[in-house]
Amino acid sequence: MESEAENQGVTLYINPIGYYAVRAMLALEFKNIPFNLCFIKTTNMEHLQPWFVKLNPHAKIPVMVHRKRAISDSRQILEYIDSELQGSGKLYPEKGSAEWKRVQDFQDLIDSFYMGDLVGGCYKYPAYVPEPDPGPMDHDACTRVYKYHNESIRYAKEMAAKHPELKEIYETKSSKTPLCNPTEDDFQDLLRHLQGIFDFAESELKSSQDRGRLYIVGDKFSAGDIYLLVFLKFLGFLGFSSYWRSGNHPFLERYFEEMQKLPSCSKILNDYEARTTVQKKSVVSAEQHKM
Ligand SMILES: N[C@@H](CCC(=O)N[C@@H](CS)C(=O)NCC(=O)O)C(=O)O
Repeated sequence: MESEAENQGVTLYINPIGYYAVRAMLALEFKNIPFNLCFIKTTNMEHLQPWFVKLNPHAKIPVMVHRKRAISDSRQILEYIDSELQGSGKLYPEKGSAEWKRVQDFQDLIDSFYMGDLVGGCYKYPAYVPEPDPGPMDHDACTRVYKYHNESIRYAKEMAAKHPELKEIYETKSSKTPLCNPTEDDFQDLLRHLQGIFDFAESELKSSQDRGRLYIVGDKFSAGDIYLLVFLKFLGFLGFSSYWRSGNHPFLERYFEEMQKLPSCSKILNDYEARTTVQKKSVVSAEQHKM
């Protein structure tokens, strides 16, 4: 009873197709912590409304609210969930241990890959996308995300003029938001970096699986698995699963199949896929109505 009371009032603000928010959802589900979801549509600029920028001055999603405290950034959220909320299991090995360091390094590696540039590049250079009809994040979807993203920079400037009391937040947001507009050379570098991440994960998983283990670090599920799973899932939506599914990364392939069978992962990942697909269909249908 005490732990239920402890966890009461966890609300997660997510964007329906949000990549980073899925990390937080997987963490809460894995630890069996109940939470409420609140959808923020970036396509409607909801993340730039005054109430939301007061919650997170970076105007980014996800945000988790617990006991009136707002925590932003998926990594901070995962750490908070593990250390401050009562739940089953642990997302991180003991702080300072060699395995904890490996999880941290793996998170850094995945976060060194900027998804915004990949989406922008898929819009600008579709010939580099190996699967032409990948699913929810096809070329039309990337085009929309790219356009909304640019529109959000303009909108933040407009909001700075309308809300003098929040001017600094909006001006910082519009000046610091990356353009997601890679040159072709930058995009090629990004794709090489992607290959490098898959190769690294493959060799880590090979040594795990050779020792009869499944996970990316050690013998337990960790935040490292959350990062890797969401990464693989989203890259599949974008049409890059053949980068590691074409028989050249068999350990990664096996890992993904097995991890998706874990009950806490399958529920969240299936819901993510369904939400992203519904979002795509509803935007397409709204655009058709406008015509
Ligand atoms: N480092 C952040 C990145 C969060 C992020 O970029 N979220 C995207 C949605 S998936 C967002 O809020 N985009 C809107 C914007 O940057 O204006 C995290 O790990 O949570």
